[in-house]
Amino acid sequence: MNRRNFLLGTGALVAAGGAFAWATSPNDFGVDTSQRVALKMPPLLDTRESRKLELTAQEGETSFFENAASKTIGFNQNYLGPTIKVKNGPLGAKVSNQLQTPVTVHWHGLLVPGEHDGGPHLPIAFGNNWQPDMQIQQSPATAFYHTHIHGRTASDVYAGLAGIIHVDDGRDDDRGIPNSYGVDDLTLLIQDRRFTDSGHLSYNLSMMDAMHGFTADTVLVNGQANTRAVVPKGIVRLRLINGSNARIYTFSADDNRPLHLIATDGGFLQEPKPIQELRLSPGERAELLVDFGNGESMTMLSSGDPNSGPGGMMGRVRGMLDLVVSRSFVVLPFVVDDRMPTRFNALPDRLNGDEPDLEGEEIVATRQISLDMNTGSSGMMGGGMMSNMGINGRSFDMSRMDLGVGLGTVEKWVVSTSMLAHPFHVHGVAFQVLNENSGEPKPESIGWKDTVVVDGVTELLVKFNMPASRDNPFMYHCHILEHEDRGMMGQFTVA
Ligand SMILES: [Cu+2]
Repeated sequence: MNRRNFLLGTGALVAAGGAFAWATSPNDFGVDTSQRVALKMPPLLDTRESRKLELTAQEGETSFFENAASKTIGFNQNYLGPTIKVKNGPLGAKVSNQLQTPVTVHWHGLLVPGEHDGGPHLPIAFGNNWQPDMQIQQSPATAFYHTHIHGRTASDVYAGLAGIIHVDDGRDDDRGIPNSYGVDDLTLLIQDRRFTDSGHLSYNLSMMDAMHGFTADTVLVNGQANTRAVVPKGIVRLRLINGSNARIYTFSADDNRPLHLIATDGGFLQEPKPIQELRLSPGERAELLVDFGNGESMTMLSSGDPNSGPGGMMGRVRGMLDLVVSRSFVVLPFVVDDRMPTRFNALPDRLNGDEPDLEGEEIVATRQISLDMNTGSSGMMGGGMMSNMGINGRSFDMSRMDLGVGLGTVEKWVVSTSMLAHPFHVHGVAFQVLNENSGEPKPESIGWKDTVVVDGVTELLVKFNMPASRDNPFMYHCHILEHEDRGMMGQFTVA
């Protein structure tokens, strides 16, 4: 633990002296990569031939730091779940629950009907299983899966009930992009976690945490602390998934090399888009190509969470360290090994992704959706004196249907916030971001999306292609999990 504090301390000097002109080499940022272990990918569960998927929610123990085993939960393992590779066509899933408490599996980013969506109306009790017979029909993308029981999503995802999905069409070689899992195609599930001084995983939610969302000072990648990624000398694909409860990252390379954005939530863009930084909120995914052809190491950094500025941090245990974290911190160092096989040396010109163009379609309704930090009511949630959060003045109620929309129609949703930035996620749809605070969407908000940061007013065009009944409606909610659990969520039917 002392080592980590030291690293953050070094970062402080750089941040203070350099005023956001980041360190020019990893060493300036205090990263000694020889002290880090090689990053592992989650196990790969390839369903493309079998068309079968079995997941079991189970208890386990995980030692994130030496001699400190924490109680965790996972799918098919102790913490987190496998990376599931799927292709279009049938997929017979069976999800079993060996935990004493109910779980669901929400396929975040798969376009499936409400009865297969795994929302809070589809709990699996201890000893039971759920067998959705799904049809996958969508563009290749990186998706996410996690439990979604109302009121305990935050604590259960934090303890490990989450994993990644690759929707694959077998054509990445034709696109000219890396696709060797764990070699030149890295899946990076980014989560921040708190640990006690003895190195045990901790989720003790203060009133302040509940308000701002639970952020922490230790970054885990695929459930591992203090790792380095070893990559070939060439083009490397990074699939970034923000699996944190609340932290919004803004990633950049410490040497300012361009990051080439190739995909957002719903799949590929038309062409690679060079960017200097990538903002990613909980539930969002993005894919980058990074050129390691010069053989130089690079450290991926993030600047601080916009919701956890110095004011919001003061009440926290690590006070001053958190101030440092709110400026910048190391996410993952990359080290080049030129003995590894290099398959791609150049960026593709075109990706020919299926980009949205809903502007020409008839808009059948315009809805105002306001994400409210205080609905004034004090419901059944365990927040003590704290008021519930909500949408349009109402806290989530499983028994109340908030909206009904028409199957196959397009609506404009005007989503607004008045306090903090909130990642807004809609189940069962892909949407197009029309504008953000009246301006052009940021690069990470282009393409088909299902989650977008709203900090002010964001206008979306949403197309409803999947049905959802009153018994199994779709959710729309803030993906800061502490906000969602406190009621910043609504539900809708599509028919
Ligand atoms: Cu929120």
